[in-house]
Amino acid sequence: MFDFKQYMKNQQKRVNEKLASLFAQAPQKSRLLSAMHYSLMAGGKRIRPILCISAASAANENDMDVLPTACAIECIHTYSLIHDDLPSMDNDDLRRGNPTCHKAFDEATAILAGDALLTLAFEILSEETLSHTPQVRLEIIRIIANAAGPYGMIEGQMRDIASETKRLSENELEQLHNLKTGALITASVNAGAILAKATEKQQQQLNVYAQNIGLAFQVIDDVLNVKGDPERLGKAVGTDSDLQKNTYPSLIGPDLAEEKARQLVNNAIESLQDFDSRAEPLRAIANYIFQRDH
Ligand code: GRG
Repeated sequence: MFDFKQYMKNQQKRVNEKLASLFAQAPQKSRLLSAMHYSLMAGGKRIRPILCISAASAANENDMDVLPTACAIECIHTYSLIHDDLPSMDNDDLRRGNPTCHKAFDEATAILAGDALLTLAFEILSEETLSHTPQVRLEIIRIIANAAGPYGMIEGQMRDIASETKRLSENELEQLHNLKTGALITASVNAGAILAKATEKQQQQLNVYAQNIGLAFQVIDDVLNVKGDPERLGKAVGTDSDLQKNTYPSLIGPDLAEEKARQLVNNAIESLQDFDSRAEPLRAIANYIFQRDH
C-alpha cells in the first residue's frame, strides 16, 4: 500500500537538500543570503515542489529532472510569504512558529530577501545544465511567471488588499483565491506535467486536478483560521475574522466551507481516473489538503 507519510518525508528531504545546495557555493553568507536561507529553510511543507515532482511521475516513469524547477517554485512561494508578512501587508510576527523574516532581520532586509528569492527562481529555471530543451525551459518560465505575476498571485494579493473594506460575492472570492493561491499551485502541477512530456489529454486532466486542489487549499486555509490549533499552525487563529476579511467561512459558514473543500478534492481525484498507480501521490496529496491541520 502507498505510504503517503514516507513519500512526503522522502520528497521533502530531496527538496530540502537541493534548496540547501543553492547556498553551498556562496563565498560567504552575507546578511541577504542569511535572510533568504532563514525563510527558505524554516520548515515549510514543500507542497508546491512535491506537486511538481508528483505530477511528473504520474505522467512519466522516468526521472525527468524536475527538482530544480520544483525548488524554483518553492523560492517564489517563500518570497510571497516574506512579503505577505511585512508591516505594509499582513504585519505578522510569526510564520511556522518562528519570527517572520522582518522580525528576525529587519524590514529592508526582508524586502530584499523576497526580491532576491524571486530573481533566483528565474535564474534556476533558465540554467543551461537542465536536461530540457531551451524551448521547454522557456515554456516553463512563461507558465511560472504568468502564475506569479500581475495576472496571477500578485493580482490576487492586490485584490485581497483592495477587498479589505468591502464585501465580496462568492464568485469574486473564488477568483481572488484562484489568483492568490491557486495560480502557483496550478503552475507547479502543469510545469511537472510539461517536463514529463505528458500528453495533451494528460495535461488537461492534471490541470483540472490542480485547479480543484488549488482552491481547496485556500478554502481549508480559511477554515483553519477559524477552527485550527495555533500551536499546530505556528501562527494565531481568528485573525481573518478580527480583520473582517472575506473568506469562505465568513461567507457561507465553516461547515459549508469544509463541504465545499471536500467537493473540490473529490473533483480533483476524479480528474485522475485515467491515470494508473503512479498518480497515487497526487491522490493522496488531494486528501491531505482536506485533512491537513497546518
Ligand atoms: C506578497 C506578492 C505577494 C503575494 C502574497 C501567497 C500569498 C500572496 C500570500 C501568503 C499568505 C497566504 C495565507 C496565502 C494563501 C496561501 C497559503 C495558504 C500559503 C501558505 O502556504 P503553505 O501552507 O505554507 O504551503 P508552508 O509554510 O507549508 O510553506
